Amino acid sequence: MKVVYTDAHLGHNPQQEIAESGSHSPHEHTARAENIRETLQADATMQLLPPTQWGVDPINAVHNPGLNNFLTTAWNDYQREVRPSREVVPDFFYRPSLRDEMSQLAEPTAANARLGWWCFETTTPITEGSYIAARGAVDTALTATQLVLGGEKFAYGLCRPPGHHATTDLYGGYCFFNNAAIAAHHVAATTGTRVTVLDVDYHHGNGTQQIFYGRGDVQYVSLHGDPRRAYPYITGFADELGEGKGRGSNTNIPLAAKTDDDRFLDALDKACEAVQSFGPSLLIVSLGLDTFITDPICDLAVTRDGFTRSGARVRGLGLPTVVLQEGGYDLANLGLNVQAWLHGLEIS
Ligand code: SP5
Ligand code: ZN
Repeated sequence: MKVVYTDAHLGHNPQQEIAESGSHSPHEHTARAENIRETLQADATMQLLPPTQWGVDPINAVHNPGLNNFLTTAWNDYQREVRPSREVVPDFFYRPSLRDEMSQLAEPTAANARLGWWCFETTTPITEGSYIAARGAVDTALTATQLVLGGEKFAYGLCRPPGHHATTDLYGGYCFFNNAAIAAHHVAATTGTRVTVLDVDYHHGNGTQQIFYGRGDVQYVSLHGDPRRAYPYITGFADELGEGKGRGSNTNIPLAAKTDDDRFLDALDKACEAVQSFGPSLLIVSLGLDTFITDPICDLAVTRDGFTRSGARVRGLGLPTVVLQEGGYDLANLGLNVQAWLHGLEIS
């Protein structure tokens, strides 16, 4: 299988994560992607190649162009205007109800205010090279997608930073641009055919859901920890089915704590049935390995064998498939888990 990778991700190099009323070393760090790369590089069935450059148009086709404009200069603006700092995190969040009964506000001009305008939480610091890294992740997703559009049955994009929490207007959840949504829109727009994003990350892909919620040409199907207990808390409920033209093209399957391989595969069966009835021409998998039994921030109980079985189940759909990296935080097992999932897809 072709594996798209770029070392541009190394530019996104946070040293802290502000969460749970404190600060700790980040769960989302450079060694994650390096561990995956090293594992796949040592696998004779995998061929690494670099992404080509796609520019900003595919990003601005999915996101508010203001998000890209902001991220282009955010780190520099903050250094100059607020204070020199290694990484940049908002301390004020724009919430529309602050201006209830008042006119709609235009984007603020102060660097600190703009941070809270474009971001929804505190765990996604901007470092000096974060923008270059985020652009590299988008290029990686689009290059993997192009390989599959060009006739490869499968391709894997080693995207870092991940993408599925980024909405039209907002970054957060370790994500800047929504790599999978940008790839899915690219396929829908250039081929005029239906596309599905199947999201198996532990966390609900609130961004991907929001981006396609009103659209009938891109389906979103997700398995994830029940948002009553799991991040991102405010989306991922089973009654979220899409709106307008998108009615029926959104499927959420929330999972109980400690869900094991057999129960996860049962849920994946249901997800695959939804994919089959939608009838896409191409599948994009948002692959998170944070459903793993020893993931440090999640509470499911999927094993490495469960990942191989998951890949094999997706293979059973018989669709051209682009696999894009999202989460997964047990560093000692991350590369091996990605490899197991991809072997399930390609070899089983
Ligand atoms: C791409 C992706 O997987 N993003 C996940 C972002 C999750 N960030 C917040 C996690 C909150 C975790 N709380 C953990 C409690 C463990 N004791
Ligand atoms: Zn996740």
